[in-house]
Order: sequence, then structure tokens, then C-alpha cells
Amino acid sequence: MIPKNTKEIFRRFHFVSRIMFPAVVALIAGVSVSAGPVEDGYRLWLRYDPLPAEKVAAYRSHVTAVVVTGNSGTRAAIRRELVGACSGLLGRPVPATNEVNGAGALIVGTPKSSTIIAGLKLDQQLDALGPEGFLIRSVKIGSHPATVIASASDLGALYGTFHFLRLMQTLQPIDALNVSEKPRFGLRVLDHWDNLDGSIERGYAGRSLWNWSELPEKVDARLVDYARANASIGINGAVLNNVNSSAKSLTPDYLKKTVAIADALRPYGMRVYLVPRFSSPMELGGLKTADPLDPEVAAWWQAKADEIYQLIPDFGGFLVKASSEGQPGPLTYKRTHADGANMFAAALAPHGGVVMWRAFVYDAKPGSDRAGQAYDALQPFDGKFATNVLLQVKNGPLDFQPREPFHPLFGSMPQTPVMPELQITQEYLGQANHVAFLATMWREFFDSDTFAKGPGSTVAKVVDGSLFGQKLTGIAGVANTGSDRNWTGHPLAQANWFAFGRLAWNPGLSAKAIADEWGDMTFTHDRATAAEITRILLESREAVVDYMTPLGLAHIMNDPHYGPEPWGHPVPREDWNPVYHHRAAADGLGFERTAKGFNTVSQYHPPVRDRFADLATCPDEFLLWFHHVPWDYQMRSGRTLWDELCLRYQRGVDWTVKTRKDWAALAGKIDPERHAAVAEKLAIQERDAKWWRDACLLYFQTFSKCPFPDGMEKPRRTLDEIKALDGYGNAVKQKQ
Ligand code: GCW
Repeated sequence: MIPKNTKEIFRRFHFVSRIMFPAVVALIAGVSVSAGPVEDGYRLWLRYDPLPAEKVAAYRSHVTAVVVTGNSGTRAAIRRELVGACSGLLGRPVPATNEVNGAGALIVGTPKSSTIIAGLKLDQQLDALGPEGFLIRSVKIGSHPATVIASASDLGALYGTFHFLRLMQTLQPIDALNVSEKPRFGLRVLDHWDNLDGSIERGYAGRSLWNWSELPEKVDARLVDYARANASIGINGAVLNNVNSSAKSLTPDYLKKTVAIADALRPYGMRVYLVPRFSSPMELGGLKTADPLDPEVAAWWQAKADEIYQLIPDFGGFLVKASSEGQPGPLTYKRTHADGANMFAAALAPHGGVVMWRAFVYDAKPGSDRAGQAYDALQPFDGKFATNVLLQVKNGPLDFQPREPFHPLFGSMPQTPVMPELQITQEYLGQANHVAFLATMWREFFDSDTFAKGPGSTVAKVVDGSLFGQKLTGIAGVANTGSDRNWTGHPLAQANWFAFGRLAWNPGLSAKAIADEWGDMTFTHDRATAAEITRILLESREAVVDYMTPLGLAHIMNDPHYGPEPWGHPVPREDWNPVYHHRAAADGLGFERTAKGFNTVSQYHPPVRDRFADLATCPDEFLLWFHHVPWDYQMRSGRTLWDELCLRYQRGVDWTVKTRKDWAALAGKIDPERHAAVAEKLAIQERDAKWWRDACLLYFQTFSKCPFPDGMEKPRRTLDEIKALDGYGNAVKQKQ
């Protein structure tokens, strides 16, 4: 049954009714619609404006009616999406019908929901694709050519629907289709670091989409568009609250609010998850302890899990940050991470829920390598976790830096499902001001060879379960969405949300293929313009690495994690201070992680460790991550380390200068609203890139004592002037 408030949401359904139908009707009536929809970015990649005329002509006879029988929430969503999208893309109404009346029907459903699909006898193939997989086939129903989108479940049929629409949106042929798809990860989840007061930790696109103070009475209609966008790229879960959590989210009142969100997301196949605060049995239950081995504590969690499932029968489970950065956890009680995770696992198991246990743990142990601590803390527990526990590990061993080598826990936990945690929000990559297309970074991560079982043991194979035979698989992305009208702050940052979903579905996709799809769907079908947008996206992340942290540098940012501060700042822990990470000194730069130093490189399997450990074979990209290198060290380029460093920073700056010009040249090729919005962001990016270059190089020069090489633009400000800037690069002190 669809709850009342969800019906209400559907009644007020988004742009299909508000913008597109008036446009379509106007078209039919021969009225010109020069105004078009407002290009404020709200529609994301689900823009269903009329396709180029030759494509409309090619598609028209293949898309004449939508046949989706039955009225489950998901089937209704499929029907609505197809009718709205096809009518918009083809510029004339495509009706929903109950049967096939002629050529060009789109028949969508399952063998159970559709007698036509049942008649095609696809059951075996559909079962092999699993509940979320689907087939798309060009068939004949009687004498009528038709297209069938079939799955074993409604949700798979919804995913197939969006796949079909994507084919049209990217101008692919649809006349002889034979597609079969299934996701490579089971759990494809967005982690929202959203606080109950509406703020978002590391969120740069406005406030939380969950309006806790108005829920459950008022459910923002926008949640349906959020769910549609996610379903369109295969995301099937959302963790609603911050990993730095408040116990309040598990109170009966807040659970009711969560029910309302779950109801809104359900038709689109998104399950909700919560982050329980480890100390909740004390804070909410009045117990004296939260010790995971205490029977009363376990019973409290069991009762809480029962209460949640009573309210939300398809609740996904818990994501837990425990004994990490000051959060309570099992270590408080001298218990282990496995003890903590297994306590939650036992409470959720009867209901089919999972625990995603975060591996982002590091101690304030002076004199040790922070980047090695998660491996030391968790690897010994391989095989000790309950079967419904996944270990959620950030892609790199430090913390979502512009570039890190892959985390050594990937490939070192053969008996544990390890799920990557990627960060879609650009905490350390210019936040919502810089373009940094992350598909290239994630591609690098998935393709890294762990050598866990010899060559070819890529991270992708570790995490999709194929290398070690795990059935439970998942991937999480820390969301970059917020209440901003365009969802992600920077218009081009929508591409990162899209890329996360596409890679969660298929980690084999190339960054270029994803960028092409996204640009085509989001901006324009003009090939030259779309190619230019793709090029900018594909180059962007490397440029950010160049002007922030080239050659394996990391964590040299200021307090808001935005600008440079290599000189460091007073912090309670040495491993939060940039100087701990870069180790600049008269004798050179970089963190020695070989046997000459902390030997953290030994956490990798041979020959990965040997390759990183040997200066002769360590890739330039990771040089200063693994080695402390003299300023005059000769690089592969033939330049000294110092000169190379300077020219990398310069290369990053040059990219921002050139990209601004390239973008300016696209004026008139895309809508003026989004063109201007991106241009403004690129201006900020250029300014910031220069700030990074000058701050880092002037500071490092105090150690290297070397002159700036030819080819590098000289800083216009002194180091002291730069040090006086605030966290976002503004001069705060007046010049005397
Ligand atoms: O990257 C750091 C962030 C924290 C974050 C933490 C984590 C949610 O600066 O804001 O806390 O990582 O991942 O737990």
C-alpha cells in the first residue's frame, strides 16, 4: 500500500507535469516554445527535451505506447517516467496503454506482472540476471514490432527503463536491441553525512535534503526526484545520518521521520540505513555501559532493531563509525572491532540487515604512521566478522586526498566482504568550487593491482567478490547532494554523482564513456561541444592534483580543508598537522614509508610493495608518499625534484587558465545559465590554484633554498602575505 504522504508526493510530481507537458502541448498546438525550461540544473541528467529531429524520426515508430501493467509503486513510477520521458524526447505524447495495439509498444515488467512478458518465456535468463538485472529486447508481439524491458523484479524493470531512456538520450540505435545487464555490486549506497539540525558535514551544496523538523507530516516532494536520479544510475540505498551520529536518530520520534523518507524512496528501490551511535544504550536506554559483550547491551540493540524493522520492513541496516576520531566504540571497553560489529550484526541478522563497519580508524600514537594504522587495527580480524558484516574502507589509506595509493586492506581481507567508501563530495578537492571529475580517480583505484592472488588481482575484482568468492558485496559514496537548486553546488559536480552510480553498477566502465554519457544527457547532443566537456572533465582531477598535492604529497590543507597550509597549524594531534604529512626539511621532502622509515609499504603484497619501495620503480605519482627525497634528486624527466615540483604546480595553474578560456569559447553552445554558473566557478578555481602554488612553493623554498625554475610564474605575494589569508583565501588583515 502506498502511504498517504507518498501519494501526495506523486500528486505533485516534479517537472513532468510542471514543465514538460506544457511544452509538449505547446509544440503540438504549433506554438513556439522559445522560452524552454529553466536551466537551473535541477533536472540533472534526466532532461527530456526533444531530441534532434533526425533521431526523433528514427525513434518515433519504435516508441508509440507504454505498456506497464499493474499498480505497485515501482510500476507506477516506471509508467510515469516512460510516458513523461518519451513524450518529451520525441516531442509528442506517448500514451500508456494496457495492451499492444500496433507497432512500437514498450512493454515493461516481470513475468509475473505482464502476461506478454510471461509469454516470452524468459524466466531462466531473468533468474540468471538476479532481481536487479534486466533484459531489453527488440521482439515481435504477434505481427507488431515492440521493445520488451523485462526483469525478475519490478526494480530490475525500473533499472531497465532508465537504461532504455539513456540509450535514447545518448542517441544510440534502439531498433535491434539485445541488452542484458546486472549490477556488479549488491549494495550501492550513498552515505549522507547529514546532521539532524539540517547541516551537512563536508557538504557544500546547501542544507540536508531531509527536513527533519518538518517530517513526518511534511515530506518534501523533492525526495522523489532525488530517488529518481539515484534509481536512474542504479543506486539502491541511502544512509540518512552522519557517521558522527547522534543517538537521537534512533528515538521513536526520529524513527517515524525515517519511515516517511523510506516510504518516499521505496518505489525507486532505495532502502534506508542509519548510523547508530555506539553509546545509544546508555544515552537512550539508561544502561550503565555500551560494552558490546554485555548481554543487556546486546538485548537493547536487538529490541531496537526489532522496533526499526516493525516500522520499516525493508530497512537496510547500520553503518558504524566507532572508536574513530573520538566516537565511542568497542575499544572504550577493551573489546575489538569484531566484537562491536558482530553485536550489531546479531541484532540485524534475523531481519536480513547488514552492518557496514568503517575502517577509518587511527590512533593518536605519536611517532607512528597514521596511514598504516587501519590495516594494523583491522587486518588481524579477517575471518572474525559475522557473515552480514561488510568492512567499509576508504579508497586510500589516509583520507580522500586528491591522490593516494589504494588502501592495503583491499586484497588483505580474503574472508571479509570489503566495500569501498568513495567520497563524492569534494572535501579535499576544492569543495563545490573546483571542477574535479572523480571517475578518473576511481578508475585508477579499481584498476590498481593488489597482486593478492597474483597478477590481475585488481581492486575491482577484490571488491566485486569475484577474487575471493564473496556473495555479499557493496560500495558507498559520500554524497555531494544538498538543498541547492542544482543539487551539487558546482554544475559539473553532478557528473560525480552520476559517475559513482555508473561505476557502482559496473566498475569496468571507462571514465570517458561515463563523461560522454553524462555530457550528452546533461548538456548537449552537439558532438564537438560534448567532446570538449568530456575533455575538460577527464583532465580535471589530474590538474587538481598538480596544483594541490603533486608527486605523492598529501594532507597539506588548511582547517576548512579548502586552501593550502603546508606550514601547519596548532592541532590536538600531530597527525592532523600538514607538517607531519609532508616532512619538508633541509634534506628533502616526503614521508619515508619504506624500511628506512615506518615501513608501511610492507602492508602491500609483493611485488606491489617492492615497486613502491624502490626509488627506481616507484611511480612519480607516489614518490613523496613513500619516500623522503632530496631536493636535488634527479627525476625521470631529468629535472631535480625541486624543479619538477615547481613545474607540476605550474602545470596545474596553467590548466585552470586554459580551461577558463576553453569554457568561454563554449558560450552559445550551451544554455547561458549553466554556462555562466560554470564560468564563475572556473574563475574561483584559477584563483585558488595560484594560491595553492604560491603558498606551497614559497613555503617549501624555505627548506630547498633553490630558485624557481624557468617556466614557473613567480608568486606575486610573499609567504607572510599568503599566511595572513583566511581559510578561503581572503585577506583578513589590512595592510599597514
Ligand atoms: O575526512 C574526515 C573528515 C571528517 C569525517 C571523517 C570520517 C565524518 O574530515 O569530517 O567525519 O573523515 O570519514 O569519518
